[in-house]
Amino acid sequence: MLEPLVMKKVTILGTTGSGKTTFLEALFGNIEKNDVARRVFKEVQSNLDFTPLKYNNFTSSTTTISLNVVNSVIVLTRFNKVLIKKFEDRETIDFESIDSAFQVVLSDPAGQERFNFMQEIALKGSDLVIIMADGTNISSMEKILHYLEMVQMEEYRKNRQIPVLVFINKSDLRDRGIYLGKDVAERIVFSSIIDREIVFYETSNLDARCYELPLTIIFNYLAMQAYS
Ligand SMILES: Nc1nc2c(ncn2[C@@H]2O[C@H](COP(=O)(O)OP(=O)(O)O)[C@@H](O)[C@H]2O)c(=O)[nH]1
Ligand SMILES: [Mg+2]
Repeated sequence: MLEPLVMKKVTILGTTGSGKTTFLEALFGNIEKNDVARRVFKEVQSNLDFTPLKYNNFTSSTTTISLNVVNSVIVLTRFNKVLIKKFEDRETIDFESIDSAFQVVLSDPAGQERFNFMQEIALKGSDLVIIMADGTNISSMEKILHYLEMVQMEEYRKNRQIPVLVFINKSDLRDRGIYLGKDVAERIVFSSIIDREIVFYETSNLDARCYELPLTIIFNYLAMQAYS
């Protein structure tokens, strides 16, 4: 009865190695990975092609482009609680007993500098942006500013606000003394000219429960939007 469901686009931005893909896997299990490598033929240097890695086992690839997509998630809310279901399991959802339901598409574009264009493309039309930083790496945290600027550009383009969550990841490494924490990230961001409310969360993919609070808040917000 609720089909077709309202669709929300979520994009995850962050430097390589910050834990974006691990985050998606921690939350949603196996995800569709699209890794593409550029193949250089030794014999004919000019002959290049891009081949999906999953169809090919060659080892001499030079460049890898990656875009992971989770496109089969249904987010349900009931009394402000959030439930995440796989799209395949939608028959088991009792739509009478829930307050709202929408489908979510998540994109996780490659974070390497030379693939910035992929992040720009993925960001377009997003309803929510998750910025993930490696909390043990200062340059990964400095990059948060860059992503916030990208979001701001998209907001101007679409003339609407895009909610942003910032995850300072790998908090499990605090014991080892190498986790810098959200204070450092806050200092970087709030000393800049970025003018928006941002909540930072300290997260670890070793314990997916840390995402419960931020996702409950943000998905309830998206649900509210979808039904207003
Ligand atoms: N200690 C720790 N390692 C993590 C965490 N999240 C990811 N990693 C590790 O960091 C590396 C990069 O993670 P990945 O998800 O591939 O990063 P991506 O490039 O942002 O997709 C991998 O070796 C992960 O196992 C975390 O929360 N804690
Ligand atoms: Mg990745």
